[in-house]
Amino acid sequence: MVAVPQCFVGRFLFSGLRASSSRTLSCAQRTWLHGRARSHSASSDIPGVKERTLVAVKPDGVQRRLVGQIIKRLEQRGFQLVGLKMVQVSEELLAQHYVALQKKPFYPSLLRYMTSGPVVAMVWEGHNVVKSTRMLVGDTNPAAAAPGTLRGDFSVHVGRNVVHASDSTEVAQKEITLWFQRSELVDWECCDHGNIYHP
Ligand code: IDP
Ligand code: MG
Repeated sequence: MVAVPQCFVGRFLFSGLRASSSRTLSCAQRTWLHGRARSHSASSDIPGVKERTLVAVKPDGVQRRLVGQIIKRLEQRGFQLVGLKMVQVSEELLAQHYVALQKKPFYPSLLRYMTSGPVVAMVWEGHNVVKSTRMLVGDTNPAAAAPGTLRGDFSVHVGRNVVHASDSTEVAQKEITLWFQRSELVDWECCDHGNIYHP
């Protein structure tokens, strides 16, 4: 009888499981498998799929109970939530977040606005997520924001424009680091990748 090495048996079983996975396994099982076979997963074959951006529902959006609708729009587009928390933001964090605006006449009222209540901060992931999310959010001034965008649908005045989104990939990286600890972000494979992305 030929002795079969243990690692070969493991590999054989694993590849058999993988081959039969697409129809018979649950979503959770497929997520586990994708985690094991991450280097062969669809998402890693597509450039930019792991791009991330910071989105924050501002205090007016939270007070007006728009959190669910904003999350819904990002989810239904096909983006993936990898971090989420409600925070009462400090002036120190905002001073760094809005460092480019510190000389603007509206800066003091912007700080009052952003500290007036809790903010729901999120990190979203996906192909071109920074640019796509900015388009979904709409123009800074709601009067110029197209209907169908979040600001175009849910806001009227530039000083109460309900949602923030990073405006470039470089800024997104800085803002994510500012708002989230690495341990607060979750790397996970969504089981519907094959229906969102084409390699
Ligand atoms: P953005 O949020 O679309 O990236 P920024 O120019 O970065 O726009 O401005 C940050 C935030 O500052 C805006 O979302 C808005 O809340 C506030 N803001 C910008 N311009 C004005 C203004 O002219 N008056 C009052 N608030 C403003
Ligand atoms: Mg901005």
